[in-house]
Amino acid sequence: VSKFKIIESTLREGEQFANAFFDTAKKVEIAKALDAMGVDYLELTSPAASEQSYNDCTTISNLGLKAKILTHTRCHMDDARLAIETGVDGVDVVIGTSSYLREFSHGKDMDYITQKAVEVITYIKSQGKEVRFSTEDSFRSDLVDLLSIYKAVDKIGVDRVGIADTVGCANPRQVYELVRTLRSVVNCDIECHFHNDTGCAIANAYAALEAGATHIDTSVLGIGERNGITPLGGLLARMYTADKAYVKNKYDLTKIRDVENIVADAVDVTVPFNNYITGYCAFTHKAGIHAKAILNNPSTYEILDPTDFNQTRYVSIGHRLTGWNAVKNRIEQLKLDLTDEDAKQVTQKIKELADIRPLSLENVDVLLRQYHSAKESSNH
Ligand code: HCA
Ligand code: CU
Repeated sequence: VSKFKIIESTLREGEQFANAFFDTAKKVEIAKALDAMGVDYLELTSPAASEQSYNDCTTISNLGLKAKILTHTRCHMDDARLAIETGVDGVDVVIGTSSYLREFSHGKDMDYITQKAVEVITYIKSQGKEVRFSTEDSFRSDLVDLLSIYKAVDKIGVDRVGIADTVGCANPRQVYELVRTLRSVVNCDIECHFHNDTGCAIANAYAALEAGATHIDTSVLGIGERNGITPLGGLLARMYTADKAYVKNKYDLTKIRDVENIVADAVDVTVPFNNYITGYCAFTHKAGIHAKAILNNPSTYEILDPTDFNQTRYVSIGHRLTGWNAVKNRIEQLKLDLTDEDAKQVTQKIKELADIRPLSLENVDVLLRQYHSAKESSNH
């Protein structure tokens, strides 16, 4: 599972997010920020989409980034030629194979699709570029159809085949089984793309990697069509937990917040309160029992070390679940001269007040200072 590559698709799938509009300068800013984090690939909107999209592929291909630049096109010769013209390093080609898409979208049969795929892939390879072939809506496609087309393109030297859960219907067990099966049929790399309609996009990515996938598509904050795809931050959190050394070494995790802020700002959303790593409460500990253990050893209740992500831990103390160890820690931070007995007493006071209304940290500090000065004056 540890060796995996990220195909960062904020500038392709992310452009399909309801609020997304990226001008060239914004695309360049996002591309550079993602490159600085160390993502392996950047996937860009098809040059066939619009004139600006074409120009942006050229511009970003010429930035000299470390990440490989891909564009994403339909399985058409015209699109493939445009893609090559822009100077990208590779092309992610996709075509729909489910009965839904064959009937209601492009209306082509499997023989036609296979023949087109072979033609397009052969052309892109002849231009010395990397090529991936993926089937849209893979989980609602016929397994025999899928495996036979993947086998055919593997034979002619495609670099990767892709599986796409276009509608977000797959669960981790189904993903594991499909990728496992595919792994035994092709020799090339396997890329996976998961939509998040039922909240499985990160788990599905992980299951895919466990089954032998090599590349995962992500976008910053998961933005994309409908409610989006596997989020970059969430995937990094998952993979960090699986192999901390590898992930820390390969990606600059301290940059995740900046990248998310750039994108959130560009598409006019806020980072969700419960976001992986950067949500405002992602490292906030509240219950007295948790707070005590966290203060002794953070690993007790933290699987992610906030410092690895340039984040800070917060122990919340102004509430009815608080405990005296956490209050004592705050007393020490404020350098107030109070005993354990005092901390216990003032904790009772905090609980009494917090039963009536929420307390801010400032409210708690005032209480602690009042308690301290009352004690001082009674001592003199
Ligand atoms: C879409 C296309 C796609 C492509 C995925 C891929 C999907 O429907 O917008 O290239 O593997 O989800 O199927 O994003
Ligand atoms: Cu998609």
